[in-house]
Amino acid sequence: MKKLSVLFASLMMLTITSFAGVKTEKLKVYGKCGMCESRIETAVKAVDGVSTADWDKDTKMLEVTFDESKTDIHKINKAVNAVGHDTEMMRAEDKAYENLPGCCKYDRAPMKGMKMNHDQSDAGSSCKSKGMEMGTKSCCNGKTDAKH
Ligand SMILES: [Cu+2]
Repeated sequence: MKKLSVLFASLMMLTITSFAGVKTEKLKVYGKCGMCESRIETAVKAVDGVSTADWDKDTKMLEVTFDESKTDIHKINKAVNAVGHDTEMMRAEDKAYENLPGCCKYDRAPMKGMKMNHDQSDAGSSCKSKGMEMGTKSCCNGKTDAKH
C-alpha cells in the first residue's frame, strides 16, 4: 500500500514536470484570407518553442501553444508583425504591411491617440475648467471664441 502511494506520488510529479511551462494563449491577429492564414501560422510555428499555431480567418483569433521557458507572447507578436500582420498587442511596420499581396491588405485599426488633438469639445471644457489659462494654450485659440 505504501509502495503504491509512493509510485502514485512520483507519477504525479512527473506529469506536472512535463507540462510545466507549456501554455496555450489566444491572440487577435488582423488578416483576411487563406493566404494570410498560412503566412501567420508559418511565421508563428517558426518561433523556437512554439508547438502549435492555428489562426481562424473568420474570428481573427490565433491559438498558439508554446513553451514558456523558450519563448513568450511578446516574441510571438513580433514574428506576426514581421510578416506584415498587426496583432491586438503590437502593430506591424508599415513597410511589412505594404509588402503584402493586394488581397491580403486587411483593414488596419487606426493608430491610437491620433484623434485626440481634434476633439474640440474636450479641449474646450478642459480649458474652461482652468479659467485663468484660457487662451494661453494652443488648444484654446479661436475655438472657445468661435463657440460664444
Ligand atoms: Cu491574405
